[in-house]
Amino acid sequence: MNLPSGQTILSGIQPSGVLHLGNYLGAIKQWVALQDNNTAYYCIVDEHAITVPYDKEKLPEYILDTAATYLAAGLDPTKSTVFVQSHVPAHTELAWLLGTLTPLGELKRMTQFKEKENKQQAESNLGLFAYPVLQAADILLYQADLVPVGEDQTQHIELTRDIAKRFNNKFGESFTIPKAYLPEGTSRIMSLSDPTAKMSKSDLDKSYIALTDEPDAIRQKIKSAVTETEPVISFTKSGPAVQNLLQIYEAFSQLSRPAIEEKLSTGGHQKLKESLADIIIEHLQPLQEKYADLRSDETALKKVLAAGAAKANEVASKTLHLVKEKMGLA
Ligand code: AQP
Repeated sequence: MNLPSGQTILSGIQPSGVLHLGNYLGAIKQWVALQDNNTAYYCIVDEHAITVPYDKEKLPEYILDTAATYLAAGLDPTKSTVFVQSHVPAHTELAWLLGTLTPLGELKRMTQFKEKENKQQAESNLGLFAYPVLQAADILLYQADLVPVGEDQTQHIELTRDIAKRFNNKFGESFTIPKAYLPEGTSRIMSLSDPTAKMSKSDLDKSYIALTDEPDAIRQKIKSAVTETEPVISFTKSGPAVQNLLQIYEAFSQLSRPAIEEKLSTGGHQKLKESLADIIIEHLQPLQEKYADLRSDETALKKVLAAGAAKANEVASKTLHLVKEKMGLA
């Protein structure tokens, strides 16, 4: 695959728990590939994580867990700017300004808001409703060209594009119009217990593979993954549950689809599951070793995040200044 170069890249993940295979294959894997020939900003979006009920004692731990996962997966702080969203105040300030250009009707249509609001009912709040505007600010502050994300985020990127175009039309050319950058084949990894729902860290433990899961847990979770009753193993003819397992296998193997089908077609679901567990364990092992090492040195992690915040603040405050000037606030 031809990777883009010379672009500005921004993406982030919420520190709302352990990261899973969906986060890795949908987002982080692309981030690592894109850091070499582009200007990349990767943040830990803690201000997004507080829009749903959360544990304030655990949040600082989750932030460091996420930072250690980014680095263990291959983000290199000498190539990428890695930082925490709340360390760069321009994010929330720009979100307020962009909020004045965002019609309520557009926010009410956001699928993620509707799903999370349904789950939370009484605890639903303005922050959750305004989440996509803060995400637009995250992206536009760095004049990002590309936003590597999973498919669930494309609606938010469309909204970001609309907000940026509206701002440019009203106040003059100020923002780059960003595009979503989706991975081939892994933009939507599905839950292991329900192939109609995406793999999600706020779901049941057995429905996702955490990047820090021990080999035994990985084997157990894959073994109990839902499959269709027909034993057919095919990227096109199997049902969605088996296709999901095959797509995860494909992402970790160097083989073509026909070669994978040939390798796994005899042996039914049991062989598919055993082979899948093996390949996941093999690929996560180096990441897990690096993670343990990095996570044990909080001082070093905090140093990386402080350096990242300093760089991010420099870029973000320039954009914010420009925006305020254009809006008559400077
Ligand atoms: N199942 C998935 N398949 C492909 N990509 C995925 N992403 C998340 N789940 C999948 C991508 O990971 C990035 C960060 O997501 P996030 O944690 O900030 O928010 P999320 O999409 O809400 O992820 P979760 O796991 O579902 O978190 P909770 O349960 O806390 O809401 C994004 O690029 C996303 O597309």
